[in-house]
Amino acid sequence: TDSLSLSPVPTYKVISPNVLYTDTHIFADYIYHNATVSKNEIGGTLEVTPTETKYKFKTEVNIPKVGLMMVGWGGNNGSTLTASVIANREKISWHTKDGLKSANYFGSVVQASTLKLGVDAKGNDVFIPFNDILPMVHPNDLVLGGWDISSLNLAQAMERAKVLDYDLQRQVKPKLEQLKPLPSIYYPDFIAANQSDRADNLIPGNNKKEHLEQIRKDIRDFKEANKLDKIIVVWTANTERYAEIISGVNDTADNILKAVENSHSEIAPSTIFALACILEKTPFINGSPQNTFVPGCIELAEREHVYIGGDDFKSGQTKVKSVLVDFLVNAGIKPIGITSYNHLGNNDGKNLSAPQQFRSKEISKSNVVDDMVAANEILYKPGEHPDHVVVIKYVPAVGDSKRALDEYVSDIFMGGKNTISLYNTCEDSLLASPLILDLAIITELMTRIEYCAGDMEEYEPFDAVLSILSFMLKAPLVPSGTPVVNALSKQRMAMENFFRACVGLAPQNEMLLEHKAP
Ligand code: NAI
Ligand code: DG6
Repeated sequence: TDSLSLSPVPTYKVISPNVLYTDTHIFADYIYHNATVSKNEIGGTLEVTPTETKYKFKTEVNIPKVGLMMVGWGGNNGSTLTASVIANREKISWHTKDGLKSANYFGSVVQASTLKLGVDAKGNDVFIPFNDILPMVHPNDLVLGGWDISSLNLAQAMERAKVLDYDLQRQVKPKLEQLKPLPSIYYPDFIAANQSDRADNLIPGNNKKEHLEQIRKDIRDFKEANKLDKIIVVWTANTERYAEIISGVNDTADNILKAVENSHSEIAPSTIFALACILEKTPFINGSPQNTFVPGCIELAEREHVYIGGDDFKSGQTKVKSVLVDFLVNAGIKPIGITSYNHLGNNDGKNLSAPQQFRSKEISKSNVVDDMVAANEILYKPGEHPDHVVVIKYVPAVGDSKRALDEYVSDIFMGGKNTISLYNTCEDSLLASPLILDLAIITELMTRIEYCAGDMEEYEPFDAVLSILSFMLKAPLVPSGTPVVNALSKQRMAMENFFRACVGLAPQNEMLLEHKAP
C-alpha cells in the first residue's frame, strides 16, 4: 500500500474511558438509547418505556488499498467519474468561458461536507471534514476499473458523454486512453432495444454460469494485477427492466444458483454481477432502479455475509423531494399533488424512453415520500397518499444537462392551497458521479467495522443489506422487515450518528442546552 493520500492517524481523539485506541483498531463501548411503545389494552394509552442497549464497536484503522470496479464503466457516470478522479489526483486546472476551474469533489458527502464534533470552551460548534470521523479511503487512491458492453476506451467514452469541459478532456485524455472496459454480459431483453448498436464488447456465448464465472475471474484478476486488498463493485450500467420473481427460480439462494446453471431467461445481467460479487466476497452496490436484488440474491448475500446496497442513485430531483416533502409534512402542511417532469438527452434518457425501463425508474422515483406521509396521521388517513406522477422524456438536444420541473400542491390553513414550482437544470452525471465515490467509500469502511451486543461472544459484521447507504439512494434496500427511511435529513443523521457511535460519541441532538440552561 504505497503512498496513500490519507494518513490512518485520526485528526482528533476521543478522551473517554469508553474508547480505546490501539495501533490497529478503535474500540468503543456505547449505550444505545431508544424507547419502546405499546398500547395499554384497557385505556388505549400509549405506554413508552425508555430503553438502553449496550453495544461494543470495533473499527479497523488501517486503510486498505481498494479497487472500485464499475459495471457500465464507459457510460456517462463511469467516464465522468474516472476523468474527475484523475483530474483530482493530478491537481488539474482548466480554462472555461467563466475562467479557470480546478478539480474538486463537490457533491460528495464524504469528501466535501463536514460534521459537528462538539463545542469548544465558549460553546461554539467545532466541525471536522466528514471523512475525518473514521479513517476512510481517499478517492484519489482508488484503483478504477470495470466492464462495459461498449468497447470504447475511457477517453472515447468521455468524449461521447459530452459532460466535461474540452480543456479538461484534453488534459486527461492520455491517461484515459489507456483504460479499456472489460467485455460484459448483454441480454438484450433486459435493456432498451435502442442500446443494441453499442453492444460490441461482449463475453461470448449464452451460458449464464460461464458468464458468472468470467465475472468472478475478472474480479480476482483485477485484485491480483493491482495488488489490492479489497474491491467494491458498483452497477452504473443501463437501467434494466424488472425481473419477474418466480418461485423455484430466483426466490431462494439455492434456486437462483441453480437457475444460473440452467441459464434461466429471468436472470438479469445485473443479478449475475451481484451473484458473482457475493461469491467473491466483494460488496456490490446497485446504482440503477431495477430489482437486481431478487429474494434469492439477498438470501445469498446474507448467507455469505457479503455487503450489498441499492437501489438507484439519489442525485437531484428525488433528493430535493426527500427534503421538501419532509419539510412540508413536518411543518403540518399537506402535500396532495406532486408532479415531476424530467427531460434529458443522454444515453440514460434514450434507454429510459423504452416503457419497461421507464417503469423501473418510475417505481424508484415514486416511492420516495411514502414514509413521510405514513408518519403523519393528522394529515393523512391510513392508506391515503398524495397524487404522485413522474414523467421522463428523451430530448437529445439537451444532452446530459437534465431539466427537472416539479410542482408541489399542498392543502394549508383553513382551506387554502399552496403551490411550489421548481425548475432545475444540471449535468446529471456531475450529480451522480460523486455518489458513486460515497457509496464505495462508506461501503469499504463498513467492511472494517464490527459490533458486539447482548450475549454475542465475538464481534460480527452488520446485516448484509447496508441501509446506512440510504442517503445516496432513491429506493433504499433495507434488511427484511425493517423500515425504509427516505427523508434526507434522517438518512444523513443515521450515517453521522452511527459513525459517532463507533468513536463512543452520543448522537447529535441539537438541543443546545449549554446555551439555554448554562
Ligand atoms: P449511460 O447510458 O451513459 O451509461 C451506462 C453504460 O452501461 C453504457 O456505457 C452502456 O454501454 C453500459 N452497459 C449497459 N448494459 C451493460 C452491461 N450489462 N454490462 C456492462 N455495461 C453495460 O448512463 P449513465 O448516465 O452513466 O447512468 C448510468 C445508470 O445510473 C443508469 O441506469 C441511470 O438510470 C442510473 N442513474 C443515473 C443518475 C444520474 O444522475 N446520472 C442518477 C440515478 C441513477
Ligand atoms: C431521468 O429522470 C433520468 C434518471 O436517470 C435520473 O436523472 C436519475 O435517476 C436522477 O434522478 P433524481 O430524481 O435523483 O434526480
